[in-house]
Amino acid sequence: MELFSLKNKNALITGGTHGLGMAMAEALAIAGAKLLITGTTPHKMKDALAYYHSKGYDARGYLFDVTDETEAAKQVEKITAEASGIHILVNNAGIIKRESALTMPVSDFRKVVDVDLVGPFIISQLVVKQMIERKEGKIINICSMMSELGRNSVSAYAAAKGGLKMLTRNLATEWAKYNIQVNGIGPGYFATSQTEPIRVDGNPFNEFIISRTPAGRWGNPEDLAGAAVFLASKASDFVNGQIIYVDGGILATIGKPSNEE
Ligand code: GCO
Repeated sequence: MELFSLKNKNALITGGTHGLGMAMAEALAIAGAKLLITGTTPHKMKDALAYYHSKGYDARGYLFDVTDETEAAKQVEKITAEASGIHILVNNAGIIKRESALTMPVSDFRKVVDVDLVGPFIISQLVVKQMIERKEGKIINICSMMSELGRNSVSAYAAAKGGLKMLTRNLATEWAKYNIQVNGIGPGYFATSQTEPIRVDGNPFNEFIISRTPAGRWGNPEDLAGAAVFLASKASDFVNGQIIYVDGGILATIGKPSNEE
């Protein structure tokens, strides 16, 4: 199991104060990593650190916006000094705005792309410098099913997550020669606060997703633990530019008629 050990590794997880980011952070901590969590909401950070510390994990929190490259540069320098290096970066911080492409204000579209695509570029560019010096590093971009498929009302999110898939492949191309593996995780439909509005019982979308997912259920955040530890560990040292979809099979199928089991 040494192959999956993250002992003596420091993992920077953006947006690690809740949801999927928190679940992946916990998985990395259980594998031995020290956690460096970013967020933008003080009370969420306080609660998240209280949880991590209650579990005995070594966790520190940093409040800053991943789209502010000037502040991010200062924070990454501070984090690197305080933690003595960043070995694993999980670009998880992201937002979604659900609105028809016909009516979505350009400012909203731009905001989603800024956080979900430009943010990962900013943080990757800042963190990779030390990884190049060390000739070792892991970058994991949290993509989405919407990196592959569109649906009504998520044009900005799909554009950003589609771009993040290709950014993952391009950074993998440029940085593999430094023994830095850049990969992605593509969650399917997960039961989190982000999907709460479309998951409530009785909502047709809830039934739709369950019928479209061969596993017949929504994902639970802990379902991402294995993929996160794999891509953060030595076990993935020859894996570059891959997106691992953890989606219950939804991307593998065109679905089935209602009269089929
Ligand atoms: C939506 C959902 C999706 C999921 C996830 C799928 O509105 O369609 O929020 O975007 O959250 O990203 O991979």
